[in-house]
Amino acid sequence: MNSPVIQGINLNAPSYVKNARLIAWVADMVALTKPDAIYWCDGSEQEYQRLCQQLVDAGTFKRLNPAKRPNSFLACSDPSDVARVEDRTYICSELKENAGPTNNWMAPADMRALLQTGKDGEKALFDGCMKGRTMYVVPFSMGPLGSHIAHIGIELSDSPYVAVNQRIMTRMGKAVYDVLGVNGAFVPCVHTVGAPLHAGQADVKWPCNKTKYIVHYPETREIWSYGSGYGGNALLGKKCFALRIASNMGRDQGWLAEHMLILGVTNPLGKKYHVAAAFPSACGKTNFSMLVPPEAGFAGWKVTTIGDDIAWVKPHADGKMYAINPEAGYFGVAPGTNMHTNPNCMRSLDKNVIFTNVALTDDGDVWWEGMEKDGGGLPNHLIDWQGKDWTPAIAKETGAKAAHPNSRFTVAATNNPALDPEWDNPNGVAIDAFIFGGRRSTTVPLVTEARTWMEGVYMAATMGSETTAAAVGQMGVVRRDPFAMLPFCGYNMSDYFQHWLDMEHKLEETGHTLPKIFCVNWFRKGDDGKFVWPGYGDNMRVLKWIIDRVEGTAAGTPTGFGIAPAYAEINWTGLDFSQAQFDSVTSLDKGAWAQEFALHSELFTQLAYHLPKELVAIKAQFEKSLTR
Ligand code: SAT
Ligand code: MN
Repeated sequence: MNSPVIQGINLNAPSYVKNARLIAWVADMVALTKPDAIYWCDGSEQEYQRLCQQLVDAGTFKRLNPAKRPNSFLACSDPSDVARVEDRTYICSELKENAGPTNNWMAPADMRALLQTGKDGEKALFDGCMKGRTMYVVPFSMGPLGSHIAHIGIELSDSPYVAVNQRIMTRMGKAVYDVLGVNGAFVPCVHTVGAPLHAGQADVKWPCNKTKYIVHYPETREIWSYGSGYGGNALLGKKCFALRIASNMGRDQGWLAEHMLILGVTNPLGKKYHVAAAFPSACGKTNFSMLVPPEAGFAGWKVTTIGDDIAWVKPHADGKMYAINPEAGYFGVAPGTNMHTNPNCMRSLDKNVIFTNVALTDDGDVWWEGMEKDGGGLPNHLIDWQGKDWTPAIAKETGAKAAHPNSRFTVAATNNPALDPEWDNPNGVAIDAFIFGGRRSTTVPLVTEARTWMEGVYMAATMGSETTAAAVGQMGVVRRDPFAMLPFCGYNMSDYFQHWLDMEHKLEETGHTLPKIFCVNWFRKGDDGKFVWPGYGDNMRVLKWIIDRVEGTAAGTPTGFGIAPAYAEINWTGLDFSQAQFDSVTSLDKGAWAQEFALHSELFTQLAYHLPKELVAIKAQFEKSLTR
């Protein structure tokens, strides 16, 4: 392959890069962003070690004590760059209606002027944005390499933090180019921290820019991200590609890209089921996907992880829907994770981890809120995520958190002791049930099963959840979060509902069986303000009832909001949970539901354009049975 010289930089594409469109695009991006150098990532272990050491030398990474946490690092971000920025995230479809009322929109031509071409004498944001930095070319596959469900992306980034995180989070490296070949398609992803370095200027530990743009062009399947180095804003394979762009691909091609974990559950007879479950960010998807069943009453039951955040689901010729996890690692929330809430996760974090925004212990290990419950109590002293001294006394006085509430670990799926043997199967796993769950302290019952696909779509579409630290903004306010996809659906939400509804007819016509749909809520609170349901491993009790419904061995009871378990249908062995407690997490309160339907109406008013009529009809039915 030829290696043109652009503004003094030799592209130097390795000989195994044979895709002409890719090489031309990289050349264009070099011309636009003007990096000092270009580096083609091969995904090797040596490269990972080299880049991590480079990040240590630059002060971005701190190497943790190898005796405590081998081959692991801590990065602390700029305090302004700690979560997804939903108000800076754009879906730039040609028509505003196609982005819909729940997405920020700008006309593609205007956005391109702002980012790429400049206008009225204003310099474009990407023009020269990589000056003084190296452009990393990061090839990645979302999904097992070569899987018919997988897709390829190439991220150009001036952040080595992104390159090393992408190596854990995706199948990243040389082999991607073999799959891509000469003419293969890829999603181009351009990322910059937006902090060009001028000659002689010293770099900061976490470069970023106050101005941020996370931009998607759904028609041309492109991603442009400016100004943030953090998580979903910067690791473009994740929410940007695997959800916002992939949801567009799925709509056009007849499949689903969902904000769902995927787990396998095996009963004592060895029969295995697969469940995909949607919850908003920071509502326990990672915990649920790594669940350890209670010892008492669940001998022989086993839960295994296929994915913890994203599922791509496609109908298959055998009549079932198959799901893959497009990712290869977990970017999970650290605080609250401990040996009680998620022992498999704690074991996954023993080695080879990148931590972001947790606290540093005096012996060079990491700490976060929730770890005190593992027997050690509170540490006497820490360096908090902002580099300040932390002591229990300071915490008590100021309320300062040692770890940021949205602090994260990046770890390979292969570190997980509960990893499902099929997790990397290019054909995916056959899904038996979909679960949808929000974080609701009132109103929504512990578990209920939709009687029809359409009812299930209604339940998912009207889901509400209290906001978490995963996105910048106020925490704890209930907002509608349809399908847990509010920040991630890359097109008009009502068209997305229609796509889900259409699945039923399309699949039935082709002789497919549809998975059952369930709605859960682990988060109901009592009058004392405390969670009533124990959650975590005890969620197995609900999961087992769901499996019993799939098998047809639990009768269930019809309620105004789907089919619910009778108290006696849940396996209570080893848990002291009274009928009264059960009633308090399953009760359907007429007054609360009247208010809830008012919020559903508000949502439907907002989404009126293209809102499927079937959903309005289902609402009337539910309203009748729940409020009269
Ligand atoms: O920041 S991420 O989008 O990667 C994590 C999340 O919000 O779920
Ligand atoms: Mn998520």
